[in-house]
Amino acid sequence: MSADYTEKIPNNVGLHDDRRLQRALESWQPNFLSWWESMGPTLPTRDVYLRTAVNVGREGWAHFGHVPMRDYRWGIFLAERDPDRRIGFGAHKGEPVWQKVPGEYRADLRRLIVIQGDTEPASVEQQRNLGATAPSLYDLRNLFQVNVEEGRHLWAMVYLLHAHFGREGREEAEELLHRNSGSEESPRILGAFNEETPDWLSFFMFTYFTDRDGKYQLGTLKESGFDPLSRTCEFMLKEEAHHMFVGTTGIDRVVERTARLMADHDSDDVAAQGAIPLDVVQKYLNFHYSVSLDLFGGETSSNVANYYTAGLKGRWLEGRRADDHKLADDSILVDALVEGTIGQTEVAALIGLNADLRREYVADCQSGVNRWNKILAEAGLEARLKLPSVAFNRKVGAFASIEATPDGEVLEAQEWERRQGEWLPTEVDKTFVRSLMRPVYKPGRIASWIAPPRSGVNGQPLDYEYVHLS
Ligand code: BYC
Repeated sequence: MSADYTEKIPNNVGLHDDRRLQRALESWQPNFLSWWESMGPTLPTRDVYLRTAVNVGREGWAHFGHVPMRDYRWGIFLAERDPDRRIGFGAHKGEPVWQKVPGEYRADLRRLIVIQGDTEPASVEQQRNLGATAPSLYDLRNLFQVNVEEGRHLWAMVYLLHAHFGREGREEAEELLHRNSGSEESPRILGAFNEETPDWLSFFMFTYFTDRDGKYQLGTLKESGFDPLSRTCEFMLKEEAHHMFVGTTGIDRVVERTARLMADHDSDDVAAQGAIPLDVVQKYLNFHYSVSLDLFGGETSSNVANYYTAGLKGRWLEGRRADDHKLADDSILVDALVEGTIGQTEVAALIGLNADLRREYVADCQSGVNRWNKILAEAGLEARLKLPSVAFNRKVGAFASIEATPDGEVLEAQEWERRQGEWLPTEVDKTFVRSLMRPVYKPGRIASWIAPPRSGVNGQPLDYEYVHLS
């Protein structure tokens, strides 16, 4: 299962045995590289200490070394095939998984793969200017690691489109490079991927909350009856873990620094010390959490019911659910607007599956908040962070038509307009955060607004030259 790095496109899918596919992907490759040059990281670098996937096995799957970013070997890797794997849910439960796309599900599968694929380059575009203001070389390296792996995840989806969807797939692969984050004419498909990531607090919030949606969506696609999709997602999840580590520990370190200064100066006003006040951290959290909730689609959705019944998209940890994995007669409670207030309603389990997945996600997000609150408690502080209500600042689903406070109190539109700056970052907050974003590129040094990491990358010391600037 190790990758063949002698190939122009490193892969473990036997690309050289399929000349047509190989040629098609080799003709997409220069377009990818010119997209990377024009829409990828803007900071000029000589090389970066990067992890490159070399094997999909349990041990020793990655190689670390300094690489000029343009020469990063973006490849195609599928997790090992289980020849006995069977579809685990829906109408085809128990049948052997598909190695080819079933005709009747072609359009739906293509849509799921395109939506997934669209998010990957979008995040690279959103993060492209962050290299100019990294708080340390360690963080700069982590940013670039995330970026190259999002690029590889794009390759993963483009491989599926080229290998299994013919001309339409090749056209979709081109479109993935033409849509751009925030573009007026051809924006990215999902809302959160058209938002800006203009500073490093946003970056850590994005990698915590938005990448975590990625974890859950990939987890459901890993259950897919379409085996190549399942195997590619399984491997992507391995890389994804690092992206979430970047978010979790990034916010840990912001909170740690703020908490230390609050405790030392016995004051909430840490701005004077060049750190980020906790209420600003809370506002950023409110924003990124609420736009990430939108990524789960509506609480009730006939799309998701169809995907499940068809065997295309399962539930989080489908194999561990103790039910019939068909759900035709089951029901589920989902968040809903009940007579103008935020409540719950019972719906058929199949149409409530977006809400089922979102519930798992929310519990996972809460674990991050708990760990940041532990940092605050250990500093002897009473202040706490919290997740806002599911109805807060929503553009998709049951609460898109109302406005609510983070505590879940429904507001008139006018009052929301007047008061939203209490809960979402204002221009003043954003300008302040941006004013702290100055690059710190001396090995071992760190910006004032964030605590140092607990350890370096791959056993290297903190003062290692993770990035050589050009
Ligand atoms: N923005 O039936 P509904 C990641 C559309 S992140 C704009 O409730 P469904 C990553 C929807 O398309 C993971 N539009 O939706 C993270 C539908 O349109 P149509 C990405 C939206 O289909 C960080 C209509 O509204 N992967 O990997 O049940 C860095 C009605 O919606 C939005 C996936 O999402 C939105 N937020 O669920 C890098 C997995 N939400 O059909 C990477 C693949 C919904 O009426 N996608 N709409 O024209 C899916 O599973 C589903 O399509 C969704 C939506 C969960 C996205």
